[in-house]
Amino acid sequence: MLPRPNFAAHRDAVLSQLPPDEAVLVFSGAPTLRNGDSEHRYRPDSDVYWLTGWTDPTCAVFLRAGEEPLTMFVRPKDREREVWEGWRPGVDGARRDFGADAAFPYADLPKELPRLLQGVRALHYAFACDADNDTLVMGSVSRAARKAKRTGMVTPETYHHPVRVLHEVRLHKQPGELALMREAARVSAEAHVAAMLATRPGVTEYAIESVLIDTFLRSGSTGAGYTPIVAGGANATVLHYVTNRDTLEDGELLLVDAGAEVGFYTADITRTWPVSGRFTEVQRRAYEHVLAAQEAAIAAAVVGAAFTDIHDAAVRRLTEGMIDLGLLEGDVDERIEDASFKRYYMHGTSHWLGLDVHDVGAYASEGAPRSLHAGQVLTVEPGLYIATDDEDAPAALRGLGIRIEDDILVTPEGPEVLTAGVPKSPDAIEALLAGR
Ligand SMILES: [Mn+2]
Repeated sequence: MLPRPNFAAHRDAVLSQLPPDEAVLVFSGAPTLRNGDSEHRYRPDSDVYWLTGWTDPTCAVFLRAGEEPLTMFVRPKDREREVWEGWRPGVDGARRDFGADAAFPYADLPKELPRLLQGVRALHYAFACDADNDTLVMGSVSRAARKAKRTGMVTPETYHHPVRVLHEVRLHKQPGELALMREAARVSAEAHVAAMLATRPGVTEYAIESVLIDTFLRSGSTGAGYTPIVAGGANATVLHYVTNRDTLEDGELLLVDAGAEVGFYTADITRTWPVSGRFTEVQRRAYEHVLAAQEAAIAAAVVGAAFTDIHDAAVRRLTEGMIDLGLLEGDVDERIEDASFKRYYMHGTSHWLGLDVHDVGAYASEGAPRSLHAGQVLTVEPGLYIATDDEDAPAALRGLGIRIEDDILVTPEGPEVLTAGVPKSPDAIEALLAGR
């Protein structure tokens, strides 16, 4: 049995930050068609799920401090539809099993929301994500305001993006969440090891993808937390390569960026390994620079450090590597200063991780990078990418793409690598591949 996050504790953490005249409103979307009348597998909106544990489509959650903090709007029971689509908890289920103090059919939202907004001065709602929801919210605010003219109640005058409170609380993982993130990390590491063991010249990228997905599903994961990148050779220089249709060749590196989703929490691991089982001399040299950069960046992920310290550490060590490899010339400080390293390292080093692979939470506050706190989880993923047609790069390096990514929990004792279950030193990778 998977551990279950403590959703009531999540709500309490938000309510403790919310003045009594402020409320949070979040929506879970409707199922979407893939084509014909075939739907994508439904995944709930992370805010709705995090607040309630509710996974049935088409739900709205209204949260406000007071006697009855949680109001839910859900799909009602419908015997006929349930034959086709499966069991629904319905309105009674929301109250009985999900902690709703009040629950209504979703269709009642336009009627009930103006009433709920009485006395709410500031509404935390993500405008400009869904036009239908925006129309509904604006219409409700307008009706609430008209009614308030007669009663003298306050109605929404101020709007906050959920990043202000809800996402700030989501950023600090609670124990029940961390248990799931550790399991996602464990399953993902296992899948990367299996993918390494399945690699040999002549195997396709999609065959490696199938090994990843197979390991995810066998382990009870609901699948990949994002589309896996399985990039042989120069495909690894395409940062978001997800075509995964080529055949792996002797002498190439294989870059795999894949993570399992467990209980809706995802891991995010990247490893790069030689298809043949042995790094060439130049591959190993480049790889060791990326690894050293990753280790320097992980070491910077400590309580009180600035979020940007992680990236700065990676950039400094990578730029040294670029000069050593003959990609750049001159002085490290100058190459950082003129940003010429971006030709070979053009992305950020870290993002928050949680229910979403690029999880919610601000990275800066009023222009200044935020400082790290215990309980935050982030990735550290430096890379080095040399385009096949880069005439300025040494020929032996062209078409090389290397990234190494782990998931890090910030703790009072220092950075904890959640994804240590998959080897990353060149020797450890070669030793594993030698056992194929
Ligand atoms: Mn990542």
